[in-house]
Amino acid sequence: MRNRLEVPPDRIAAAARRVMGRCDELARVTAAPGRIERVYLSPEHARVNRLAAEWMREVGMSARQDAAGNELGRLDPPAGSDAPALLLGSHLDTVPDAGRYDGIVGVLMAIEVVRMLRSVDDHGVSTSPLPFALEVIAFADEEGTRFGTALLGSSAAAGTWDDDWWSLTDADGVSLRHAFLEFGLDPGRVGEAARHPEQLIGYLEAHIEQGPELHRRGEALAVVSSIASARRFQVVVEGEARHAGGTPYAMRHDALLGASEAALAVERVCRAEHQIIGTVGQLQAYPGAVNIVPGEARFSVDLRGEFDGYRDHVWDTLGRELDAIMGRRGLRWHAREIHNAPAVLCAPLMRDVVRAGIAATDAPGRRDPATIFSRAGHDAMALGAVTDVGMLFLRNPDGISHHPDEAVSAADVAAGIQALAESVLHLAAEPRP
Ligand code: HGY
Ligand code: MN
Ligand code: MN
Repeated sequence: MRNRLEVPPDRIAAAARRVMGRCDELARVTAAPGRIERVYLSPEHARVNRLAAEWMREVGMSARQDAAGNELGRLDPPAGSDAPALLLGSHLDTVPDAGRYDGIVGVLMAIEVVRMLRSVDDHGVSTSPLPFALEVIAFADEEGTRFGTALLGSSAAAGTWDDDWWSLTDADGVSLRHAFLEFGLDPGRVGEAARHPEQLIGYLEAHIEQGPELHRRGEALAVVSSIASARRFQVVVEGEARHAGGTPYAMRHDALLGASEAALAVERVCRAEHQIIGTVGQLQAYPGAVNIVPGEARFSVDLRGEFDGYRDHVWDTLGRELDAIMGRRGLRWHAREIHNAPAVLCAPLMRDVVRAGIAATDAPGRRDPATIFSRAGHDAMALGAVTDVGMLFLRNPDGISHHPDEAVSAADVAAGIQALAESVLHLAAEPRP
């Protein structure tokens, strides 16, 4: 078995061009013409799964949609179809008005790695030349855009699906259960998507950094050390709707002003804490008329940190701040947690093989690759419950992401494909228990 990638640079460059072209093709599969939006269990989800399956089969993999709507390609080794697998992949769903590389580029790079590593016999049949199967998984709902709770597809694959999620509803009041049925999935069989530790060698994900560190360092690739612990809340502030003209300030209990002070408190408390970053991404006033003092306001809180304890301490501090703000204004508030993901460490062996993979390229910074803590969440967080996980970061200029200007260069994608393939070969060279 070879332990170095023997693929000429022009083929790697061609693979990168194919990835960039397919990112553009997938960007055209959207629910909102003029911007990119693709959510769980939507017609767009079904269409990109079909495209991913086509591209998986193109490199000799079998392809199937699992019981949670993830698209899964597999290439068996000569040892046969019950060999454990190394999972490569990322997600194909997006946030509203998204960029075209977040998640997407990782799925397409994984398919190119399989194309480079596979063995093809005289009959054109592809197999994995490694001591394990290669699988590519396109997760169906990393962002949580439709139902608010993230990592649904990868949680199903990790066997950590929570049946409380069935009653989650989208903006139109459609429940997750109903959306499953409409998509052609059986809620009662979601457990069949679960992978088991003995079936897996590990999970490796390539992803854009979604931050400015690699751009600042002038480097193309980085090893990920750990992935942010995250908590998300929906907060409701209750006041009293009143006439906008006839109600003096002394008589007002304006829920929107309470929520606005709370949003500023999130920034103030998190800036003071340094370790934690907090964002209010959604804020609505009800009943939402120009001439009514808002009687109710709802806003989201997204907290991230390297350590769960810091994150939880900041949430406790924010609770006291919100008590004081709402008390002063004669308002009431309550919060519902909609997402909680503990910090996940990337496995030491996976960090080592990713570092070795980067060093095998001629990318800038390869001799001493950066090791970065990911403030963005990823499917690898969910997979960490069932197998060793590792991540490879690609530079995305300016770090802008969750925005149409999100970018990555073909040269960095080529270096990333090479590094990911080399990482797989280094993992294959590791003695197996
Ligand atoms: O929100 C995140 O961190 C990820 O992009 N879903
Ligand atoms: Mn994202
Ligand atoms: Mn992502």
